[in-house]
Amino acid sequence: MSKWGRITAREILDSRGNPTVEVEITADDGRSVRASVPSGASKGAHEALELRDGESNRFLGSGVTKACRAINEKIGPALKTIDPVELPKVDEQLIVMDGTANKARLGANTTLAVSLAAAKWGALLRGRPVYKHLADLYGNSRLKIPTPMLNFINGGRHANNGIQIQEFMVVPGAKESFREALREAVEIFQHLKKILHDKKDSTSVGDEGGFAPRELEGPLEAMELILAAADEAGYKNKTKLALDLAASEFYSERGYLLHHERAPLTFEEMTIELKEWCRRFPLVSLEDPLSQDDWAGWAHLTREFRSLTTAAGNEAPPLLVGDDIFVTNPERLERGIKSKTATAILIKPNQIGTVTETANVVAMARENGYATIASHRSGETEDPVLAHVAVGLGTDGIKTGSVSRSERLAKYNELLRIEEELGPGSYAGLEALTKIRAAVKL
Ligand code: 2PG
Ligand code: MG
Repeated sequence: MSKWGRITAREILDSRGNPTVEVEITADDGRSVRASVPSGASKGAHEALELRDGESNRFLGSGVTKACRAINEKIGPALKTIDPVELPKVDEQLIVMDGTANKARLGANTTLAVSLAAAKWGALLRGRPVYKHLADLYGNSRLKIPTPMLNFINGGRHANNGIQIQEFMVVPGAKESFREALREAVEIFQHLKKILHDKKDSTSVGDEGGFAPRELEGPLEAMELILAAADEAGYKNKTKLALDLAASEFYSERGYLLHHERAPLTFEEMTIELKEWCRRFPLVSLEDPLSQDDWAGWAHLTREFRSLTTAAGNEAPPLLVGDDIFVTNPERLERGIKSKTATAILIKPNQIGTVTETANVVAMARENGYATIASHRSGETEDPVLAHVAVGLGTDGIKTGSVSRSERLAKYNELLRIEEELGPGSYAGLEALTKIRAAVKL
């Protein structure tokens, strides 16, 4: 008898009100699981593709009825002979049915929704939490809560406030537990809100729940305000910062338009400017400091950061995190390893399309000394599954937005629950990230 229940896909809505795919598996005895997939705004050009309905006026062409139909009519029936506990086999079937290098036929939104639902169903059949099921499947013996990076000021494609840099993140310094790290972040967030309010700037939030102020002079002021909030909250010199520049979004043939009022910068000039920022601010991580196909620039920047003397209290250069350049893709990561590009990789399951392929990229990164950071997308759902993927695959960090908007908190709250299960001492913390930064061979 098949161990699967009924597999049903439906169209639901993400945090931006765009349609997305949800898969539900239900047994006759009423047991059921549900999983849904997120969607990005600043998508890398080399990401796996999403299947959207296109043509029709329905949802301005962004409907996912074709994806749901593919699951209900083709994928569901094709999985019935595979043991759902064996997720790598389920994913293999999805990869074969798609048959393309970038999920162009079925769509990564289609395959990932099924893969995540199968992960949850397999865990349920084994009577284990999803993160433990994944840890068993992919050989992760180190169950730790990753260090969070929380996006407190939104710019770029996530807010229409004219700030070029997409994410200004806080990395809590608390060591004892994830719960304390999250408290630190929340207290800073509330102080930041008051600072913006007192400046008569906007306290509205952007797509990832960080503030989207309109009156900032530039990126330096954004970092200064976050540090002022950390000081006022009582975390002076403890809290660190991280950035996602999402530089592909302000790159053109003319160069990097980092500042509206100045001429575009070359990659050498970007490197000089970012090194200067790292001397002034306690930055522990720079994501996408350069554009997705600027391999020469990335190699230069990675090399230049080797000799960086950083801001006080920063004992190693920041992690250089590849998102759009790697797109959670083994071939692109391999090119990065060979060309000594970046020192960390952002891990977004929907950039590649199945849990198993995601796990393989995490393993490859780890084997080659790269730090790994699990990531949400700017269009999210209330599914907390990213917390399980991060713990289950053993990523070093996690970024899943700010501490407002429930689709972001769904993941942080799930990490609180997982930490309770794992018990004291299970929080990796900033120190672990610092150690990786020190160990990463540039
Ligand atoms: C990023 C992500 C998530 P998006 O660039 O890292 O923060 O944004 O989902 O819009 O690609
Ligand atoms: Mg990014």
